[in-house]
Amino acid sequence: MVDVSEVEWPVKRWAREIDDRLSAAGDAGPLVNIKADDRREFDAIFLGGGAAGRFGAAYLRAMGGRPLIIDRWPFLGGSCPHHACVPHHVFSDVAAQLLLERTFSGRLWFQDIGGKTASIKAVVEMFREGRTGPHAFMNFQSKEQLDLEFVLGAPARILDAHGVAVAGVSYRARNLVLATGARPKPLAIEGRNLQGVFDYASLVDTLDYEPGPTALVVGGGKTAVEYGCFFNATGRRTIIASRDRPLAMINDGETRAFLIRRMEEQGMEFWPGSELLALTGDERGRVESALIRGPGGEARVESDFVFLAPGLVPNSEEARETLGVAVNADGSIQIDSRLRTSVPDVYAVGDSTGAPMEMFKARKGGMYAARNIMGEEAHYRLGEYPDFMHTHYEVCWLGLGEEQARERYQNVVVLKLPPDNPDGDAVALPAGDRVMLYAMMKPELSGFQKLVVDGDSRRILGAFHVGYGAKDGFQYLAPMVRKGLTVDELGEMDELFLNPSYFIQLCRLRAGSKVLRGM
Ligand code: FAD
Ligand code: COM
Repeated sequence: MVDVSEVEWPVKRWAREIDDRLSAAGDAGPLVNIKADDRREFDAIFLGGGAAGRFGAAYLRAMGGRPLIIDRWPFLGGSCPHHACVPHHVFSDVAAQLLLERTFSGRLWFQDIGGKTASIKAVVEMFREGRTGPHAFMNFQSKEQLDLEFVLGAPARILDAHGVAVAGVSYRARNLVLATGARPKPLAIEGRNLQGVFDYASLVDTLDYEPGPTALVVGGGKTAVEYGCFFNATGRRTIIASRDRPLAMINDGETRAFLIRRMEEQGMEFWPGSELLALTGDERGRVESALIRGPGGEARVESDFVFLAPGLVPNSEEARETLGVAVNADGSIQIDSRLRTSVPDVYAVGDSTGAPMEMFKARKGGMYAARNIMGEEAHYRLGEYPDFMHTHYEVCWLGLGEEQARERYQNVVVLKLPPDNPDGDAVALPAGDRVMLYAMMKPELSGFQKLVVDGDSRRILGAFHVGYGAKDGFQYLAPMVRKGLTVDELGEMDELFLNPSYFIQLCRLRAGSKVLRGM
């Protein structure tokens, strides 16, 4: 056990400690930050110090309570900085950058990279070497700025609804908050454990060779497409083999089609309706081929690099077995709107409670659990939320897609860019941040955006944006749309031209007319 309660480590010192612990084979014992002079009982133990546990604990502490976070990793922040959002954003940045470089290869000041392959290994290693920076900051911020107490670096065992044991020591609290996250869904297929078969976690933890010319991605959700675009952008043949239609989560057909077209132009191959049957390895134990059954029969793909992204499973087994908390068929912990499980005094937050598994839900869930534990009656109702993912672009969406809107409303009006040009030629719109070179020289790559409007009430029903930099705007647009934002109100806003979103402009161009027309 290392007692850190009396020390004030700067970020670099934390980084060294975390690095040592992540690379050490031995058991260094937990890092314990508990104030010996505080005699109050803990209001809650947050089992798991990821986004859900950390934000829950911080909110509870801010309200004057006493939380204790327990996590098996030697850092706070959980999956996000270690092998989820942060590497995903690194890889998506690389994909966007390489799209630019491939498009302008040999022109302007761009080097000729025709036929060249970028190293996946080098990008993964860069991330792996840098990731303790964010980890260290999480520990520093949590301890020195948020005044949080924690026990890190050792797995915990649930004792009962009020107790958890770590490295032989038991900790007790008025409440237990399960913030145990989720893990990659295992695929029960022959060859799953061959070298060269990765999921999002093992990729960043273990990749130690340069993948060959073909990347096979299994899955059609966000992670499959995001990582697939990165592999493709490095110059590899990339196959996305999925059971279902890829990008099904984007609820507007035209937006989906735009994205698929752009990815196919980059050489990506989509194999919907496919099932991975088996993986075979070479004499070194590394994967060398995959057998896939698709609509046209069976096909063998030669590849030494397979990325599995069939989804996630909530970490709920221990809570179910030890406490008897009720879980859903997919293993997610059942909660009510106050984040309470079926067991008194036990709450659950974040990915352990199932879809959507997103940061906002994890952090807000933590915050609402804290409010309830501290005596408020606070209901977290998920409702409609803005969403995003990456391809080679950043894609944002909210509300109803055009097809859904037409099913529910008589008079749906669409405002979009680029316009439907009669001769089919690409138009260099929407222009905006980080697509200006495309707009000038390769207009079809400058993005896509669309507002779906109820022409009668003039209310915005849905919004879709493909480009870069609109994500921030969508966070604020979403609650306004929920409250009934109209075309006229959007047209009243002051745009920062040339911004990534033309919605304000498009609305203003139409707002003067009593009868709304599309464009
Ligand atoms: P976690 O962060 O997983 O925390 C759970 C913690 O519990 C872990 O630290 C674990 O060590 C600990 N734990 C579990 N069991 C025990 C035990 N017995 N003892 C001790 N400790 C234990 N969301 C976004 O909003 N934006 C994104 O761009 C985004 N990108 C993503 C990319 C990928 C590849 C993936 C997989 C997910 C992504 N997400 C993204 C989702 C986001 O990462 C999760 O929703 C979020 O991290 C969940 O936080 P959590 O606290 O619920 O779980
Ligand atoms: C962000 C982790 S990477 S947390 O949500 O701030 O804990």
